[in-house]
Amino acid sequence: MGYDSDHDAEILEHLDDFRDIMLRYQAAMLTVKTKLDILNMELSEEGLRQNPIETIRYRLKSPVSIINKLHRRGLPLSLASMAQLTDIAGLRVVCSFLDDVYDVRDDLLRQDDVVLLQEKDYIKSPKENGYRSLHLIVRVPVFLASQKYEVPVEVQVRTLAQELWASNEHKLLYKQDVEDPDVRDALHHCADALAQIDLAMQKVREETSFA
Ligand code: 0O2
Repeated sequence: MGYDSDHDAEILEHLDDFRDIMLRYQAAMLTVKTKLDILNMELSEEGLRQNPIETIRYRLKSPVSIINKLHRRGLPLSLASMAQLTDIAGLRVVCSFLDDVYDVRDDLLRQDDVVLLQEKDYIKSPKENGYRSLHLIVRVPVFLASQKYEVPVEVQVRTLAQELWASNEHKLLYKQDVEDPDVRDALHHCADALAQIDLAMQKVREETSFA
């Protein structure tokens, strides 16, 4: 294959642009993470609700996952198409109790630089397979050396019990083409049982002094 310096220069320019865009997503993700850490710290110091957040995990979508998702959506492979994906920066917030999920949501959205773009409540309306979680797409400002950007971030908020289910289901079935109906039924049963446990734990909490 011949050496094509124009072509190479074009690819390098795209790589530079890609890196710049990913930096914005990373900054937005860390911005939301810091907001959640501060909320958790404040609430624990006040001793009002103890730590409502058990864990916060975060990740940037890998280039391969971005490409696969663009293919799945029938979008061309371009930086412009990437802007249509709202989950390149993602956080997963795991809370102790059901109420905490909605308190974290409300506390985050109360901040005037956080704009809610989309909300899917799979706790109130679980997915057909039993999946439960609260999904928010928020937009936050990011300040880099030369410019301010508004960047979308996906925040999934769920209870420990919902996390247990989603994590195991992800290992067993999620995104698999061939599914064993018995496994699917068993998982659905587990999802319902865990939802009952969440309700029971919430009730116990309401009966204690920490409610
Ligand atoms: P990953 O690796 O976690 O990032 P889309 O985002 O296009 O796939 P949609 O409808 O816009 O679909 O998103 P939705 O329904 O809000 O859910 C997207 C994310 O929620 C998934 O991201 C998973 O993290 C999680 N999720 C949704 N449904 C399930 C489920 O049935 N089981 C489990 N375990 N997780 C689920 P990704 O990008 O698919 O994967």
